[in-house]
Amino acid sequence: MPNNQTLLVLLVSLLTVSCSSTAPTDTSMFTLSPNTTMGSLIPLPRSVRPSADTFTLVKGARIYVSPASAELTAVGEYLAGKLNPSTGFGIQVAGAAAPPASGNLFLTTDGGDPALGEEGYVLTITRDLVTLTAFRPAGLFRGIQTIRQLFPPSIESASVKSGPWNLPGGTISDSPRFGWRGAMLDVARHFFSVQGVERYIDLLAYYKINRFHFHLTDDQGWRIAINSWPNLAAHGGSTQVGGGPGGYYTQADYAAIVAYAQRRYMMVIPEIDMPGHTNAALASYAALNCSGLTPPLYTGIEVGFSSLCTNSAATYKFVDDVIGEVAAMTPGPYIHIGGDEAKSTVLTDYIRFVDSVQVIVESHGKKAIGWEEIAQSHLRPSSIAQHWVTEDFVRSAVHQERKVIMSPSSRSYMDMKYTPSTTLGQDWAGTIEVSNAYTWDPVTQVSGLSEADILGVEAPLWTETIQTVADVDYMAFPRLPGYAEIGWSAQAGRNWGEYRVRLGTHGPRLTAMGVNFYASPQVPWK
Ligand code: TNX
Repeated sequence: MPNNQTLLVLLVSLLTVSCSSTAPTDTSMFTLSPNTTMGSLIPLPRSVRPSADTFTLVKGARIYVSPASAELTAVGEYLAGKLNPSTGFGIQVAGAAAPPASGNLFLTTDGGDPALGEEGYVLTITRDLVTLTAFRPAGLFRGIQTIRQLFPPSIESASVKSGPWNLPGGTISDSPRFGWRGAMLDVARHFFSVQGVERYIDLLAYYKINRFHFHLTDDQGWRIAINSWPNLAAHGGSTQVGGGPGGYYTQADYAAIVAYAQRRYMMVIPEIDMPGHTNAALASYAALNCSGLTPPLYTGIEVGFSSLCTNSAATYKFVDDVIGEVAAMTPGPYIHIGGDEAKSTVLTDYIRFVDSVQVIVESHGKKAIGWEEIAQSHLRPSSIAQHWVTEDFVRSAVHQERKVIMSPSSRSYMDMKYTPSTTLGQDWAGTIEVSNAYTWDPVTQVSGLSEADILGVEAPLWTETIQTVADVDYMAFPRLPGYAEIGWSAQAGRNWGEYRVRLGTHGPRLTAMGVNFYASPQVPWK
């Protein structure tokens, strides 16, 4: 029998062997610090284990997918579409039953770990191969954004660049903190073309945003064609803030935007704001007004002066018809009913109205989301409240055991100016420099909430002062990547001092994508 000392030596050597066989094969430790890891990713992944390898993409490489379904082929085509303009390689997508030969990329859900959930992925980069594995196709799509961010910034260029197209070796294992990571665009105050909206959606996707909240109606414009009430778009959509021509989306336009978002694994949440913020509708149909008279179209930027007539049958017919048509063209489970700033609706009427509208939404097979004021009503079990300014309302939603989305105006309103000298934007909720936009936690933002109450975060862009795609870019970037990270990454791994450096490396990426971002002096731009 061996003595104790021999046993001890045996044990130590066994431990050493087993440790070194599971540890990374190179120098590095498991780490979250991006200065020593693969690239400068936003949002920061859950875990990164770099290696000393480098993968180089060269002409002739292919993207292989398994299974070779139409869905995974489309995911592969998305990546090819992002790599081909700058590399000029004409990368093709093909099916593969097993990992392909050296020099290729492999996207697969085969054997994907269910623990990765809907959006998680594992990315392994060796000298020979790029392997992206997920449980679901959405996870592959999120992982593709990581691959894009690991290439040099010029990979985003619309014209051929010289490369070399290197990826750092290692393994990234990633999944989000919150399932709801949204951005809202107000197309009512100023109208944006289908192309402009799609371009924005594609930029959101680069930062793993998965919800697009589409603010379609307001006092200044009704932007979605409703067949049963055609004057809403025809008249209510005919102007905008400042008196320009406005515009509206046909139902085919809307379907195209939804499909475009769907290909990016992004859910569209349409908002029909009511009972306030309804002047465009009131101006289109006399029957919606308690007075029976249509007000003129409105092109200013005041809020709180309009209300549907909450006690008339015509109003409920209107709500039912509009929600019915919008629900029918929306594959996602939610309809946003607004409910904010109903300052011209008597509170008892407001409560009865919101109670009824939630039932109407459910009757069309959807769940209602509303701004936090709806917590004054009796929230249906499936209804969701969106916080923007009044903490008592959002706490009331939580007391009713409802989930909330966090869009605190003092932190996440992208229409707020960065500094007092920003020419675009408003400042009623304060000025929001890039650091203010980043340094908050959705769970501690409002006292009395816990992680389980919170679906996630959303950054709205109201457009009273925002007229062009270049204006949208300027207000959203570079705050938006920070909101994306707040929604995706663990709170414990986040700090401004490190983030600002990482964000600085995204300057050339945004430039290559043609984004007109605000070059905040808080960020050490590369
Ligand atoms: C408040 S936020 C509003 C919007 C305005 C925005 C401007 C919210 C639910 N209502 O109608 O566009 O302020 O910052």
